Amino acid sequence: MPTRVPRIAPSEITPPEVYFNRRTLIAAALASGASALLPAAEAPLPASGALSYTANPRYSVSEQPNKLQEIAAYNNFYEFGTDKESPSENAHSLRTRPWSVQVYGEAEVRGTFHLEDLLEGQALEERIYRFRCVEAWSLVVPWVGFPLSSLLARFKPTSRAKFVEFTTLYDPQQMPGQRSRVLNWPYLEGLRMDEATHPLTLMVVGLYGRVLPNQDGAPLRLIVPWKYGFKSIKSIVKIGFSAAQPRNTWNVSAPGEYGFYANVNPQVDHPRWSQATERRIGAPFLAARRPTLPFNGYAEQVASLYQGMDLRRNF
Ligand SMILES: Nc1nc2c(c(=O)[nH]1)N[C@H]1C(S)=C(S)[C@@H](COP(=O)(O)O)O[C@H]1N2
Ligand SMILES: [Mo]
Repeated sequence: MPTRVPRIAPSEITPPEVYFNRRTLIAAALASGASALLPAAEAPLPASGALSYTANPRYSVSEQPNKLQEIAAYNNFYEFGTDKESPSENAHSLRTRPWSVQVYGEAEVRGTFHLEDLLEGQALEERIYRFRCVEAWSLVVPWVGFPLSSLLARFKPTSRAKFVEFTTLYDPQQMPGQRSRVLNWPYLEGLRMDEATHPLTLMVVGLYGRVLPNQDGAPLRLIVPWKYGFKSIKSIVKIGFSAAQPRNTWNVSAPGEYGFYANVNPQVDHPRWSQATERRIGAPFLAARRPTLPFNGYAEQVASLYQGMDLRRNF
């Protein structure tokens, strides 16, 4: 992992007036319509609206992306209900500003950071990724984000850090689905360190060139394109480094059905249905069913991470 001097400082140890002054300045500049004059690295993530990014064709598939309407109206986000339509109907109650992320565990740089500070200096890229849910539907999505590895490096993980764990916000006031015990809250996910730092693993802040719709995991969500969608945790408030394999919510809830690895594997069926094919959302009826590819089509890039592992046992 590349080392670099962290450009972020724990908000606990940075005098609050520093943040106050900078935010006030930026807010004043935005109010006066002068946002274009701010250096890109200093620009806060807008609460809504356009992002500046460059396309990354190297890490993009050439398939036709789904329409924004399809991506933002057919979601899994149990914090806002269990139906695919519920998140788009209910996620307006999520407040994505101010937002902070707590970093803990096996790393030299720990603390609670403002989202703006975590994003500072990160070059945003658009990457068109295949995305496949364990429920056997799939999408193609133009995400906007930056490699997770370039964020994790700033925290200087220690040599004991073998895994990274992520936690979603817990606030039943904002997330009405958390009033039901359908899952253990908060939602948790984890990756092995080499998975987390793989160049395909993306920290996502937008899609279709704009800030993420709340229902897609605003303001910050993970995308791991070779794994089933449930690994791609939304609305992240904690990132932890650990020596031991973290728990992940779906594995805790139904260990026989959902593993830790969750690599897209057409040869390993879910106990209640086949994973051999998938239904592309929005495609014409006859064209919608297509064969599922090993590692969701990313085998060339990621299969080596699992050399020597039994992927039927580690499903
Ligand atoms: N916090 C949280 N993250 C989550 C989920 C969830 O219910 N809560 N659902 C997961 C599942 S099962 C899928 S398929 C994807 C769906 O992402 P999308 O709605 O942006 O397509 O989000 C994943 N991340
Ligand atoms: Mo899913």
